[in-house]
Amino acid sequence: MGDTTYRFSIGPWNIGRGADPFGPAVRPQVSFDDVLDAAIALGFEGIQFHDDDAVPDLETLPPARIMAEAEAMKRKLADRGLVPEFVAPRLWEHANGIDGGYTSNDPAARTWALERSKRAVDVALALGCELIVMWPAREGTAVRESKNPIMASAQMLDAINVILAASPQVRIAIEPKPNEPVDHAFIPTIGHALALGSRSADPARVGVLIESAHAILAGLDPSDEMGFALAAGKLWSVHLNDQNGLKFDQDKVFGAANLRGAFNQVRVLEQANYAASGAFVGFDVKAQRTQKPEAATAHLATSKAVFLKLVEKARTFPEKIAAQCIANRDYEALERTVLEHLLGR
Ligand code: GLO
Ligand code: MG
Repeated sequence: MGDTTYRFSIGPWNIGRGADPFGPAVRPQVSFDDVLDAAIALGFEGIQFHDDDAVPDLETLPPARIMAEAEAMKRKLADRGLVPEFVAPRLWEHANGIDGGYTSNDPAARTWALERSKRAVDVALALGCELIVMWPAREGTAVRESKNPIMASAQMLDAINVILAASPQVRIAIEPKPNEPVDHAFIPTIGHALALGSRSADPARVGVLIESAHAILAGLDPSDEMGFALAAGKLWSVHLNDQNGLKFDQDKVFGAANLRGAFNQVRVLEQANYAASGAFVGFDVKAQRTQKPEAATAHLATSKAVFLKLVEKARTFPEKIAAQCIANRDYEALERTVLEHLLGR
């Protein structure tokens, strides 16, 4: 067995203001420094960044200033004993990305998206981080006939190659999601992401980040998605959370909707000795809108606590009894063994 200690990470967007599509923010903005303090207090070592979390206003700054700010951020993290986990080019909030970035129907927007992605690589390297997360948020359609999926797949592949060419050091973790904010996303599942990566200029540098809710929204089991990526050595990060069926992306506390599903995600990470890979466990969770400001990080603490309890459950799972049930093809007995183990009998 290698190292069995997990490393945890969060992004600043995980300490949100409680806004939703039907109402404005209900909590004050938490400053970036306060996010870092919260990370330390909650025992999270890694910080996940959008490119403009690391360097605000990077669209308007000259390259030298972008580098200087990223280097200042690197020092800020190091002073606090924190490390950057990844940088994601945030194409989906900028006006140029209104119709998507890499797959926009506007050629000027496509050029912008590639240039912005190269800036994100610069920011990542200046931060001392080599992982780029690609969440293709608006790379898809609301009106299916508005884009050509053959062309879009080629454009996504080109974008991967542009990022890989920007530096021989960077690796890309694609974070697929089937819908929201678009109706139908291109590259909606882990299978698509890995297939695309295998066709890239350097497949060894393309892997995936699996978010539990994104798998559920695609009608798939997150632990099987993780198993598929782990079997290929491609699971480079996770966004654990939960999702109550096919709705909007809820970003619920890990295990809050389906504790058994959460257990199976932890179990497959344990089976693959994910902790020893050094990859982070992130929680892409949102505080409920009703939460008071002083308690608006409880969702992160709970997710981590549930994760650690489930690690214990995975490590104490009655493997021998389960193996006997399987050998006897007595899956009802296996079902009961699992349920009783989870119930703590
Ligand atoms: C939204 C995504 C989002 C990404 C983040 C990093 O559904 O999960 O939170 O994980 O922007 O790219
Ligand atoms: Mg996510």
